[in-house]
Amino acid sequence: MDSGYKMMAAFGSILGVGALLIASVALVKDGGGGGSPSAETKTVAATPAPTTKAIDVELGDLFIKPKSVEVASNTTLEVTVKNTGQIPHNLKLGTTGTKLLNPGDTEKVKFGPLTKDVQLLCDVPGHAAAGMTMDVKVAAGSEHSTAAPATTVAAGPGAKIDAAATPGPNWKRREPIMPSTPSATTHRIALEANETVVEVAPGVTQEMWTFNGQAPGPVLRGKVGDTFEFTLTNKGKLGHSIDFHASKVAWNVEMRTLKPGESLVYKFEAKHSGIFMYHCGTAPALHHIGNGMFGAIIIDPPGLPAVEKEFIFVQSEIYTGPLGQPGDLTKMTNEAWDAVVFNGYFNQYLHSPIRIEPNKRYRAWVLDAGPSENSSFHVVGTIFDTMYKEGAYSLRPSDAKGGAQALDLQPAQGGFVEFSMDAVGLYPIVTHKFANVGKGALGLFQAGDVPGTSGAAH
Ligand SMILES: [Cu+2]
Repeated sequence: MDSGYKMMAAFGSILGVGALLIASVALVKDGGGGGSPSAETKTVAATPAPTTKAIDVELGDLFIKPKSVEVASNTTLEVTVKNTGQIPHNLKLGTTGTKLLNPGDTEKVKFGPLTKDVQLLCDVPGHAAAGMTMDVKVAAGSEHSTAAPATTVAAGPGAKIDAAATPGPNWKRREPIMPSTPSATTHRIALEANETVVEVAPGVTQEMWTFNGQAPGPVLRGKVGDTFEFTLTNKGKLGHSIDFHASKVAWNVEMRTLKPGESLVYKFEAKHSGIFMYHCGTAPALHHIGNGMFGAIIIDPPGLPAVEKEFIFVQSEIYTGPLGQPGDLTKMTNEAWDAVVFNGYFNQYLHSPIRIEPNKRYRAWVLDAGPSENSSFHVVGTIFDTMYKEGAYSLRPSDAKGGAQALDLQPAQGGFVEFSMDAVGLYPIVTHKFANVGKGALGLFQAGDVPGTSGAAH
């Protein structure tokens, strides 16, 4: 399992990869994000008589009305909370507050007596950061604070990824081998949206938001003219949805958000070829995509030649929350990723190199799922003689002997490259945006039997 690591160390002297890896490890360890500002406590000159104030509060889809309220010191706030949105919400002050309210539900709840400014919020992951907060300002009888309102949105610095750690004995890589194209012309596929705790790096678990329990979601494949009929069921506790970039359908119909327990049928004819992204588009979409709800669907270009084997690499970022918790939306908003990974796991194919053979032709499909970082897909030691991106070939073998070195993709773009290896050996898989190589975007092809490696998985 660490054979790849040893070999990379050897290669590092040639490539500088090792040094970069180490430098980036230091970055990952030091740059893990700051905690939230601590709550400002205020001194109250004299405590006024206790009083109560009754208000109505509306929980909408990613807003709270009113946005703020002012009360006298020592007030107990009696709140009638109604969820007028389409997905579940709550209203909380720490652990106090309403239960998770389904759309249309109402609950009465008390906060206080309050003697200092506080912030109420919906603690469904992502909702407070998206705007579901409400400031309660305590006015008379107290000094006014100049500090920003305390926030409980940021989940803290998040789980740290140790780039030198290796996976445990039960770890299994996600197979990068592309399924072949089904001959059927109608594809009826069940998809489940859920929240699932998965490992994203050695020892680092996160509650990813998933299609069929995996992030990225399953790889799907068909041909131009095929009909896809997806039944999406929301088995999670949050609202979720799906948006296939391979389809031409109405956003407000097929891509609508499903409440927990709901299902929809999303049917389309594949009219264009390419490798397309699919993803959850429920607000905040940055959080749902940044937390794993994406995948690739491939519609073969007509006449796609046969190759020895096809691979799929979906590149994405990881923005860690605390262990076992969802990713940190604040980091996502700031594009401050902890890792960039292929197929959902830090240095996945460094831990388990991909076995190929010299002098055979391979195709690697690549999708940049983002949500925010680009990809410059490169395989060290080979040259691509075929490149296809966003529905068109930019290079095919010809007498001109053109070669390509990197497939450049922005978020939600995809393509493929074809290549062969001329010699037995190891060939690193990277995004040539090299800052990300030390942050998890590193793998290996192993061509043939390489002395010193303990047999890469086929
Ligand atoms: Cu979602």
